[in-house]
Amino acid sequence: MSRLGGAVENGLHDGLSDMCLLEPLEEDAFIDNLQRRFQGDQIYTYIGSVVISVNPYQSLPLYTHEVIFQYRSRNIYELPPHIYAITDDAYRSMRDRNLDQCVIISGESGAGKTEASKVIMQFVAAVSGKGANIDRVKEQLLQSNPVLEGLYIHGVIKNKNFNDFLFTAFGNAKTTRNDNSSRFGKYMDIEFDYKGDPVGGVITNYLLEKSRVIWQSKGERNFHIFYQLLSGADTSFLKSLKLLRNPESYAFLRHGGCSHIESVDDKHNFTVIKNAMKVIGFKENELSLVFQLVACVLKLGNIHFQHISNFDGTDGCKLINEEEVDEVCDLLGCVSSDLIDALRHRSVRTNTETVQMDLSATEATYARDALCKAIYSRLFSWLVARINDSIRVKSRGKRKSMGVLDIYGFEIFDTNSFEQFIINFCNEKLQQLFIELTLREEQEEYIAEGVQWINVDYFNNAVICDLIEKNNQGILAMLDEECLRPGDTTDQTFLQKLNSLCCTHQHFESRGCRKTQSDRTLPLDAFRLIHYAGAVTYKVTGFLDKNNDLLFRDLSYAMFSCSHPLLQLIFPEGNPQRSSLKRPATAGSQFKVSVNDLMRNLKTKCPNYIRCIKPNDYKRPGLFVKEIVLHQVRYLGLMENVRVRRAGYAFRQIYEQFLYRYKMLCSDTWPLWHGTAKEGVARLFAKLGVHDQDCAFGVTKIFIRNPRTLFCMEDMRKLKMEDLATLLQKIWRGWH
Ligand code: AD9
Ligand code: MG
Repeated sequence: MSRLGGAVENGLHDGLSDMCLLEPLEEDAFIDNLQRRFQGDQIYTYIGSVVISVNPYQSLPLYTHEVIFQYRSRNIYELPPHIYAITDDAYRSMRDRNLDQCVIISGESGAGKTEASKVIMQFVAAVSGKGANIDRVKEQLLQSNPVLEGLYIHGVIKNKNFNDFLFTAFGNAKTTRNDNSSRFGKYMDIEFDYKGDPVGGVITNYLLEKSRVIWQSKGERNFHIFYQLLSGADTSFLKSLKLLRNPESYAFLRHGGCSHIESVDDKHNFTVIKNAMKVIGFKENELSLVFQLVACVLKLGNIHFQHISNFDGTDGCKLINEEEVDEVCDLLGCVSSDLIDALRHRSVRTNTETVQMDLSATEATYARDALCKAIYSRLFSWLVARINDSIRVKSRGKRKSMGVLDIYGFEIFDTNSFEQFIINFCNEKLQQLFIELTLREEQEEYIAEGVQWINVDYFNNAVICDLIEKNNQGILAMLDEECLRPGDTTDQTFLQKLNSLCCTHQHFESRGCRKTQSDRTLPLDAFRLIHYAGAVTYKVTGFLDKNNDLLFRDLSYAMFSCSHPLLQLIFPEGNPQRSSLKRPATAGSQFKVSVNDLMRNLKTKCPNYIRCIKPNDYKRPGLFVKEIVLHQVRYLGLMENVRVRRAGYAFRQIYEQFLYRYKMLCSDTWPLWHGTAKEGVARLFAKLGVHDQDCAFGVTKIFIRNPRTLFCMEDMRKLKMEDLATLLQKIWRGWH
């Protein structure tokens, strides 16, 4: 692996293009280098083969057809860093060497992950084969984007103005950080035949932020699809869904106070989304079924309950707007009294009988919200499954694959809750994978090259992963225990449990532990984890509830008994025939299982990494705020990345290429060397006085420990080139 061409040729002036060559390796220098490059419109920088991408918030001429073809089939370090370079490298390794690949994209909200994933897809679509069948597959793969994420892939290439994107869809929403924020994690495996042509794919989704369905913060919106449907559907369709055109008519769309986004054409995007769904293979009646459920969520949100006192003094509630429920039931194909019953009561089974308990108005509202979240998130999962049905490989034969993971990066907010805990756990696992795979790759290369392995100092975060996920003892297991334990369990009893079991762990802190000075500054309802990327304080409020993620059984029954075919599919547990007392897995343990599946899958592939960084909080082009970048550099663990990457030797290159570049520095090797390239490099190093401990001679490559050695040689080379140029000029003048 050469890190030279890009790193040196393309400019020490514009900043180093590979952070592995940074000397000394310090945070300030790291940030300065990023800034220098950013200001020269060089948004990409390497850490070895990891790409750091700084969001330019403007359209740069980096994604044209010419650029794609420039990067096609070129060595990764020949040209300035680019996502195309690693994608090309990955694609060729997959096609020619049969090595399955994956690209792991991380970074905080608005940093450019989804854009990066589309740049990869665009490149693969451009460089792989052509033909009617292949084009159909490509179109289907590309069209899954607007449906799930809401961005039209061709926008990357055709649209000069990134604000003009055709926003759409089910999984994205406007947040204060990003007008088109993906509110779910996504892994897409693209599968190829032996020639390297795409034949299909499989998508896995993670953790849709379903709380958004019922509530949004100021300045944010619900999922795009709600607004698109209301403004884009023709009047008769809207009428058939019993919807009103104005989003303000719906409680679930009013919280954020911004149902319209400047520069986004919801109406037009509704047409785009419908077309995309048709290209993927949705039938007309399936579209209606999907939009009926979307409509029901909005309408259910408008149902209100009023407190009543029962005869026996207990609380109960009644529905205020029954006509809304009637309309919902028309759409879903069920009897109003059944749905109303399910919303107002809860059945509790004892050993001998089932008793119906009245819900208070607050409890009924809670049940209604849980139902809306369940309908929408299950619809989303069904959409993913349906898309998978269309894009899944139908042909037989051996296949190769390239996976793309676009998932939330490490999150740290002023208040961190269960969601951040889960996301950060996922990032710990990804870091663990990074360490494992990078070190494995390094180690394998050292062994292949016959170079002695040197132990390096880096932080192995396995200990934190264990603290969270260890069977029976990890934080997730204890949370499950508190959720399942009968009796009065609360978020506080969960915290007490953590305190009694985790206090001795060096990565756990809590006020109850009184281990360190910083313990005492913690709030009483929080614990702190020292993650690989830094410390995060989690408030336990809501942990049990979110982990339980319960939908009252009455509502599942009510949904299953509707004649709407989709509802029966997405609420299978409501089938009385199938009904069992077994409790569904908690949100935490489901996530643990899916993350571990993902890790297992990624481990079978060669990893490639893109780390995205947001340079400012205002979505403004050209503005690089050091503190904001520094925060992300820390939370992405980038310094740690360099340390792991530089494990031992910062630089290595094939002897032939290395000698070709530097042979002019030694009279014995210049202009012609008659021995082997390896001997030539040895002679060169002997002449230059490079010490044995600073380099290692592998079978095919030279390894250099300290980047300074390389810079020295590069300076000498530059001087030599200038001398040579002067000499040539003299000769030229002499002739004329
Ligand atoms: V979130 O976690 O889904 O909220 P992402 O996915 O990290 O977030 P996204 O890719 O959506 O961020 O990028 C946010 C916005 O930054 C885009 O809508 C573009 O306006 C802008 N962006 C991102 N990458 C690029 C780029 N390479 N060139 C130009 C970009 N603009
Ligand atoms: Mg995104």
